[in-house]
Amino acid sequence: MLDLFSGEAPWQEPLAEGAVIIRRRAFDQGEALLDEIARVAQINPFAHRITPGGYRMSVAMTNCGDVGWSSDIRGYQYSEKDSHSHQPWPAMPGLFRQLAQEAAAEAGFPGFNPDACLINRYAPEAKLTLHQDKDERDLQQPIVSVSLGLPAVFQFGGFERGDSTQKVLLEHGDVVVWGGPSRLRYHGILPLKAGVHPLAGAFRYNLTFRRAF
Ligand code: MD3
Ligand code: FE
Repeated sequence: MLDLFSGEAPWQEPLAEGAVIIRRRAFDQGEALLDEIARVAQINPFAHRITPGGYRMSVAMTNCGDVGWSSDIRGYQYSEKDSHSHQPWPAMPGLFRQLAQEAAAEAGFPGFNPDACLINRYAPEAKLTLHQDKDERDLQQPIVSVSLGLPAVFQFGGFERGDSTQKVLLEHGDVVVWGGPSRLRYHGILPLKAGVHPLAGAFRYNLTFRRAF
């Protein structure tokens, strides 16, 4: 029998070709992951970057790993140093790397070795408008995302901005692996609803592991 829901965490929910949600995969590590986020943010604080269009992003960001993603008025890019602090990014915690590699392998992408981890922090009303992630050199490599804290409504579209979208709730501990054709789908996060999470307080955090260079 095809067992889509065994009744015990974690469980996989296929979303589209190449994309799978592994529900609650990081649930038991939630507290340790949040501790590591706080450590990274002590070295490189969360900041609201400015888009090339001149807008302040509602999502606050930092990065860890050999490479980080950031945006300023000149454009957005991956780089080995933060264009704001001129410092290298904090190292990627071993716990982060192991989780990303294991989840990728479970979803059918063995050998994934991320060099970048973008950390997004959402306060109430923060959102991420529909976009594609295509600044990475090898688009055959998947992206692994880990949601922590308050839940958010994720929008998953097609290959053009105007395509219809499906809405999926992403909750604390959910891990999603985006590979294959899904890698280039438009996606975004609807404005965060206020709440209190027992471990993360008033915030949602999202880790995205990438092979950028
Ligand atoms: C689908 N982050 O950082 S995670 C991003 O929750 C980003 O903060 C959102 O989109 C967040 O770029 C969504 C889910 C996600 C991440 C990367 C993807 C979905 C994706 C790349 C390709 C397709
Ligand atoms: Fe994205």
